[in-house]
Amino acid sequence: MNGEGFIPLAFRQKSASEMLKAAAAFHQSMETRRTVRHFSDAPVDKNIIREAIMAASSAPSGAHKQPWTFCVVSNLDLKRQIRIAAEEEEYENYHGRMSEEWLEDLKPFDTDWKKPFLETVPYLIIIFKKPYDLVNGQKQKNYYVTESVGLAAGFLLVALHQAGLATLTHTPSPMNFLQTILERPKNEKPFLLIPVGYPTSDCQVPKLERKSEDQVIKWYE
Ligand code: IYR
Repeated sequence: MNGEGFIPLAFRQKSASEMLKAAAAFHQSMETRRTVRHFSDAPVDKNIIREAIMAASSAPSGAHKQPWTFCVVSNLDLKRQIRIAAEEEEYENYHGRMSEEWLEDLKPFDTDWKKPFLETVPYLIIIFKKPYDLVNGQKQKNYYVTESVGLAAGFLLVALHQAGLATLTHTPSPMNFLQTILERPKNEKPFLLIPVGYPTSDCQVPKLERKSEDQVIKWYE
């Protein structure tokens, strides 16, 4: 495959034992990742956030369109505005918009409409997805946008975890208010709101079981 648009792949072959060790170590690290809802206000080095986002932005995307924008909010007034708007929506969700079944399913997580962490955390990362790009006022189509942005979001959670930070994947619904507060262009739609910081020293998380290997893997040999 020769051609001007190609370069050699940077790939280092690892030994089988090195590969297994790396895979197992990564698995162990990921087993310790938890969704956190109790954050301290301790500051976080902006460069860690920058590195993690650029790692996220290396995710594969449809036709390599990279249809995402990561808004990083540390400004107190903006965090407050986001908290107020999110709590208004969540109040409605918890008082009628969510079904009884849904509320029952959420009981183990001890959540409610109040979201104080939106102000406490040093950083809120809001990922926007771009169904199309706007280039000189012209619409240019993006592809597999939800899949692409979902992958980037996953990369981001992993990168932040590896860096030693805690995250919450928060989806206040609807979340159009983020587009307004952050003054994003009309081709950007809010995808995920991720508070990032350190957990409080007494942070507790729900006692959850993860599905077993048998439940999640089907081998076809
Ligand atoms: N968005 C609400 C409700 C909520 C919904 C699901 I599904 C969760 O896994 C957790 C919460 C909230 O953030 O409280």
